[in-house]
Amino acid sequence: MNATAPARHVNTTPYRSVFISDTHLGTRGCRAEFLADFLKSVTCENLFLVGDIIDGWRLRRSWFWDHHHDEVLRLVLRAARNGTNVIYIPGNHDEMMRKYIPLGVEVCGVKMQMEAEHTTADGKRLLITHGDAFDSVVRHARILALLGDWAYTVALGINRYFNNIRIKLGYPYWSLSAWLKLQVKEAVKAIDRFEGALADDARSRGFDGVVCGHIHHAEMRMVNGIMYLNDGDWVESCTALVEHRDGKLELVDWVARNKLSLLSSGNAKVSASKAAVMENFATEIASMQRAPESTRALSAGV
Ligand SMILES: [Mn+2]
Repeated sequence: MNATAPARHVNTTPYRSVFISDTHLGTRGCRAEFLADFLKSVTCENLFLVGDIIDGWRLRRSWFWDHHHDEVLRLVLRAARNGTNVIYIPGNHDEMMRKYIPLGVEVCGVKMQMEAEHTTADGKRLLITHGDAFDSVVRHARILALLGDWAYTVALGINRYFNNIRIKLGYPYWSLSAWLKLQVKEAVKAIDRFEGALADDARSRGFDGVVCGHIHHAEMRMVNGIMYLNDGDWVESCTALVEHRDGKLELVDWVARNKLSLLSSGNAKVSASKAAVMENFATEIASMQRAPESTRALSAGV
């Protein structure tokens, strides 16, 4: 274990609901180790998987899968088996779920839905949707996520050398900083449009709030009188939205809370093939189907 390895949790936090999205399992970017640790630290009545959960199935994408990815999948399936109401709303990176698994069916206790409704303990009606339907308003939003402080500093350093060369060659100075600032400004505007579009949609359908993901930007605020709740991601940040027993909603920043470092590369470097993952998955499902009747009755009753 390296210095940033998360601590093991003895006690779990009982939430009413947990919302996660944009985990991008199957890609190198997924912080599966942190995600598994988060999932082990909670129990909940409802687990909403708000899209872009499994990525990398399409051939053009590179595939990465290690034992942490396995563990995440197993934890979700076990939660379902143990009575958690697990709802999977596919996003644009796992849209094959929309195509090949008819929405409305239940797979291993996980309900597949295009979107979901949830009423909090204090009576607020929430619409739950991945958010990619509003893509047209958000084309530039990811630039903001890509431009962390660190990247910005490095880029400005490179820009100095670049401009020294330009000046030597007789070209005028070109400001990368100004260009980046403009990009960030555009990105902020795009996020505003995304938030506004989702809030408007939720309001027109009579909801009090909307839970979404997609833009990898966790947020909880009122937008035009509607609660806009974005549960973030497990690639660029490690965030989840949780509902406490009394209905209070909270964003959990797993990295900040546990003082972890996102720069650590993790331990595992070996990726399992898709075939091996499918085989593993099939074994897990088979073992669930062999579970005694009483176990299934328990999960069906909750
Ligand atoms: Mn997405």
